[in-house]
Parts: sequence; structure tokens; C-alpha cells
Amino acid sequence: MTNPVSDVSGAGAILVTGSNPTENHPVIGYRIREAVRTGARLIVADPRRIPLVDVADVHLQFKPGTDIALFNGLAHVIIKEELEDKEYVENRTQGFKYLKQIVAKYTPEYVSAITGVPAKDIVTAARLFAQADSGAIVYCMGVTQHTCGTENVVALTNLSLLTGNLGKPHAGMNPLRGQNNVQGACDMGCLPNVFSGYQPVHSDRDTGTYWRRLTKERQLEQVGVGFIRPASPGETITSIEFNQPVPVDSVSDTIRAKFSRAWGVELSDVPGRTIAEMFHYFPHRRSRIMYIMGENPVLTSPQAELVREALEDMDFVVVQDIFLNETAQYADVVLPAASFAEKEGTFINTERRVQRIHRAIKPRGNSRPDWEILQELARRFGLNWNYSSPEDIWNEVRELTPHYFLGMTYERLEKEGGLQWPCPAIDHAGTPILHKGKFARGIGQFSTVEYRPQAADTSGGVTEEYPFILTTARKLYQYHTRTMTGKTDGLNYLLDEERMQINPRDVQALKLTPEDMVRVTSRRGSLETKIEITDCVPPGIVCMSFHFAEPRVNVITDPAVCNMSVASGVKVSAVRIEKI
Ligand SMILES: Nc1nc2c(c(=O)[nH]1)N[C@H]1C(S)=C(S)[C@@H](COP(=O)(O)OP(=O)(O)OC[C@H]3O[C@@H](n4cnc5c(=O)[nH]c(N)nc54)[C@H](O)[C@@H]3O)O[C@H]1N2
Ligand SMILES: Nc1nc2c(c(=O)[nH]1)N[C@H]1C(S)=C(S)[C@@H](COP(=O)(O)OP(=O)(O)OC[C@H]3O[C@@H](n4cnc5c(=O)[nH]c(N)nc54)[C@H](O)[C@@H]3O)O[C@H]1N2
Ligand SMILES: [Mo]
Repeated sequence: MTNPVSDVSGAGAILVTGSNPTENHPVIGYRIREAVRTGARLIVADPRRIPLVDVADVHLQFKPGTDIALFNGLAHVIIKEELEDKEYVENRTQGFKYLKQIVAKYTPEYVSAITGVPAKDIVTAARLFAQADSGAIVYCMGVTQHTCGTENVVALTNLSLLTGNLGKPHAGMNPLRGQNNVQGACDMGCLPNVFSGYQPVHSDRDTGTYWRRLTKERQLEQVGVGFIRPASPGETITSIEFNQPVPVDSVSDTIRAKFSRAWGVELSDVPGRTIAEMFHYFPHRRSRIMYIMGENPVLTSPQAELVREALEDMDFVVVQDIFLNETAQYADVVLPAASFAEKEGTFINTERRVQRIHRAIKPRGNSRPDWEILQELARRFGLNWNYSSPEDIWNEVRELTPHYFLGMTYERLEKEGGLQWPCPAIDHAGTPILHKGKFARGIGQFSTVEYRPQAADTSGGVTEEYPFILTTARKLYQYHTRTMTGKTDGLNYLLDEERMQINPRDVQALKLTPEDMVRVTSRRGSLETKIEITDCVPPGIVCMSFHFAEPRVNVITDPAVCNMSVASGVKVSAVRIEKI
């Protein structure tokens, strides 16, 4: 998030899209409700009628996968009605004229035909957002989990820049992070192409160019199941900037040399692979050995049967987890880890706040904190790892990632209740709001993206044979694959089975009754599920969660990836539904 969570209260307008905060981020969902009570205008853009719609000024219920058209349409209205923040656009951005050119054709009528949203609602939403004193954009997986996920974010960022909402209070671009410490994992370099603090392993700073080149090098196009969308001729992406505060002098060679020196090994400049690459890209070049730590891909990766087969076929699989999950069934070795409550250290939350955590209970049985297991393993490999505590490791992180963390000693984290990065010096107060006064890259860049019919499924789209769009989402009372929440009686009492959301009109057309089971089939497989009849989903769209091992929804989801981030687009799959 560019802004702190508390900033949501006091926002003039809030645009929530592809995010269902009252179920998935209840604390933030509560803040949004509070903001609305105290006068914020709320725009919800979501294919489903999520609970926040009840308090929204307008609900843009658009077809899944048409985000770019919708966001460009909002930009069109803002520019046409001259509602943009002229001073901000003039002083802090570049590329406005290209944006203006691109969005010219996205009239409310044109966008309405693509998205299914009434033209007048698009105009209303654009005015509400642009005319507010401050406008916060809150988004999540509904925006990113698409083959055009990165482009969706670009189109959304344009709205924030256009209205001068980056770098000021109660505003900003606020992607809500999902897992407890996923922000921390990314910040620590658990991404294939960066070290900690997003210091690049490879010199290509422009991620788009980088992936396209990598795609070519690794010959990913159109191989195997063929999911990488080849960069089309005339592609309009000019550059993707993530606006991360990477120091300007951070040439990757210097960075690699720094880490090589600190760790006493020569580091390669070839980035690692994403999960999609490890499992899905062509069987003949699949990884042969896998070390899986805190992940349950047999349930959570798309086209899950292929994942299961891949694990079965591997030479050696290690699973390091706090519970014996479904993936552990394919492991040669299982290493028992200690849970969050059983260890010391830091977590970094969605507002970039590094928080000190303390052990509440001792690790059970033979389990140990993850870092201890890794250190023991490194020693068995003959490496001389000698960290004495999480604090010891953190101090190395600070030293190697000074632009982000140098000022964050354990003492300060403890005393000041956590600090938000970047915090580059001991006397630096941390950074609650990013991009104040100026952007990391200097001037803000409008990047232009065009809507392309996104295939409600890259391998063929919605057809007569597969007439429904299946989207996947989460539910309040369970967490992912239930390794944790599924062990809690109270939560199972509230939700203990999967029911696919389906609109009453579709129920009627398919002649279903509430207790019927249905078979749902995609181009990759099929499953059987109970149904929940609800107008939360519009006709033609059904929605399942991926919380349950049975039915395992990811058996049928689409493994196609975004060709920029190489992350899977699990939000749309074309399916057919039959009564059993
Ligand atoms: N209770 C609970 N909370 C959780 C989790 C959990 O498992 N359970 N998981 C955590 C994790 S790791 C994450 S990443 C977050 C995810 O949090 P969210 O992203 O909020 O979760 P989802 O329910 O997957 O999807 C959000 C919304 O995207 C919408 N959507 C579907 N298709 C599209 C589309 O084409 N465009 C747009 N704009 N929206 C679309 C869906 O209708 C849905 O309402 O939740 C976190 N919080
Ligand atoms: N169809 C569909 N698929 C999706 C998504 C979707 O929206 N739709 N969302 C995707 C997203 S955003 C996410 S984040 C993934 C989630 O996918 P996963 O991360 O694979 O799912 P989890 O069930 O959260 O698995 C986490 C594992 O970590 C273990 N664990 C918990 N704490 C610790 C610890 O301290 N140490 C160790 N070593 N292990 C620990 C848990 O027991 C569990 O086995 O699913 C993805 N898959
Ligand atoms: Mo997530």
C-alpha cells in the first residue's frame, strides 16, 4: 500500500475493485464502512455483489476480465469533463498526451458494450472519484489474477495519477496483501528476479522487457499447453514502473557483487523461476527436485492435476510445513516447522510496517523455527552459517538493504510499535506515505494499455460448449486450504463445505433444486459440487472458493499466466454445468 491503513478513514472517495475486504481483510473492511459513515463516497467495481455494495454509492458490476476497458473508460470521462488534477499532471507526471489519445475511444457507451455496466454509472463513478478531495484506490486479487493482471494495475494507476492521488493522505494505490507476511517475503527477495529491497539480480530494470526477453530465451511461447500470451505486434505498453524506491545507482552488477561478498559465494545473474514455470511449463524441462516451504500447491495451483503428477514424477521432494498438508503426501522428507506463535522475529504487514513479534509458546514436539531448520541444512551442506538469532539475521538485512531498513533496529521496532519502509537512517521516522513530493523514478509515468478481449479462458474462451465463466474467491470463515482454520471447530461449524454460487436465473434454466449436485467441467477437468443460489453472482457467472480438498476447484482452473509477472490468472475459466 502507498498509504497506511488508518488513512482509509477520512478519504473523500474510495474505489474498491477486485477486493472483498469485509470477508478477506475484515479490519480494513471495517475501516471502509467507517469512512462511508463519516462521508466518504464509495465506488465498488466487482463482478459480484460483495457485502460492501450495500453501502456503496455505485456498483460497477462488470464482466470478469474487462478491467482495462472499465478503468480506461473512467479515465476517458475524467479527461473529457476536465476533472483531472491539472497542476499535478503538469508538474509531477509525463505521458498525459498518450493517455489522452489511448482513452479517447473508451466512451461510456463503448465501455458499456464491453463490460455490461450502464454508461451512466461509469460517468457517475468517474465524477465521484475525481471530484473528491482525496481518492483512495483499494484493490486485490480480482485485479491481478489475470493474464492481463499487470496491465490492469497500470490502467488503475493511471486513474490515481490523473486525479493527483499518489503521495497524499487518505488517497493512494492500496493493494491489500493476502498472507500474514507476504509483504515481508517479497521485501526479503522471495521473488525470482530480485534480492532484498527489490535490488535487481539482472540489469533489465523494465520488468516487461525483462520477462519478454526471458520468455524468448527460455522458449516459453506456445509450448506445452501454450499459456504465455505472445507480445502482440503494436503492443501499447510503453513501460511498467513499479515505483519501488530502488536507488538510482543500483546497477545489478554492483548489487550482485555486494551480496556475493556478504555471503561468500559467487551469485548468478540468471533470475530464478516462478511457480508457474516450475510446474507448468513443458514437462521435459520441469524442475526435478523441489523444496516446498509453507505452500500447498496440490490445492492452490491451477490445473492442479498437472501439479500432482509433476510432484509424483519428481526425483526428490521436501516439504517444510507446520502441518502435514495435501502436498506433504508427495514428499520424501517432511521437516516440521514452528508456527507464528512459536517463534521470534519480524513480520511486514500490508502497509509496509515491520513489526516485531514475540514467541507466545514453545515449539511443539520436534518442530523448529524455519530459520533454524534452514541454517542446520546449510551446515550439513558444508556452509558456515552462524546466525545466533532472528535479530542477527535482521541486522544483516539492514546492512544489505540500507535504503529500506537501515534505520530499523530491534530496539526501535519494539519501542515505536513498528516502522514503515523506507527507513534509511537511525533518525528517520519511516515512511507512512510513499511518493510524497516526488516519485522514486522522479517523474510519474502514465503508461497506456489497451483492452483486448481477454478470453474468459485463454485456451478458447466462452463458447457454446463452455457457456459459463467460473471465477474463484475466498470466504470469511476459512483460510485457503484450511490447514489452520480447518482444525478449528467453531469455524467448521460456520462453514464446512463448498457450495458454488449460482444465480437464480441459471438455476431455473438448468432446472436445479437447492440440494442438487452439479458437475462443473472446464477444458482441463471436472468436479462435482453443491450449489448456493444467490444473486451475489449475475447470470452466466459462477463462483467457487478453493478452501476445500473436495471438490478441488483448481483441477479445473486455467494455468494461463500474465506475461509480465508470470503469475496465474485464476479469476476466469470457461466451464459448463450439468445437473447430476
Ligand atoms: N477469510 C479469508 N481471508 C483471506 C484469505 C482467505 O483465504 N480467507 N486469503 C488471503 C489472501 S492470501 C489474499 S491474496 C487475499 C485476497 O483477497 P481478495 O482479492 O479480496 O479475494 P478474492 O475473494 O479472491 O477476490 C476478490 C474479488 O475479486 C472479484 N473478481 C473476480 N473477477 C474479477 C475481475 O475480472 N475483475 C475484478 N476487478 N474483480 C474480479 C471477485 O468477485 C471477488 O469479490 O485475502 C486474504 N484474506
Ligand atoms: N483458484 C484459485 N487459486 C488460488 C487463488 C485464488 O484466488 N483462486 N489465490 C492464490 C493466492 S493469492 C494464494 S496466496 C495462494 C495460497 O496458496 P498456499 O500458500 O499454497 O495455501 P495455504 O493454505 O495458505 O498454504 C500455506 C501453508 O503454509 C503452512 N504454514 C503456515 N505457517 C507456517 C510457518 O510459519 N512455516 C511454515 N514452514 N509453514 C507454515 C500452512 O500449514 C500451509 O500448509 O493460493 C493461490 N491459489
Ligand atoms: Mo494471496
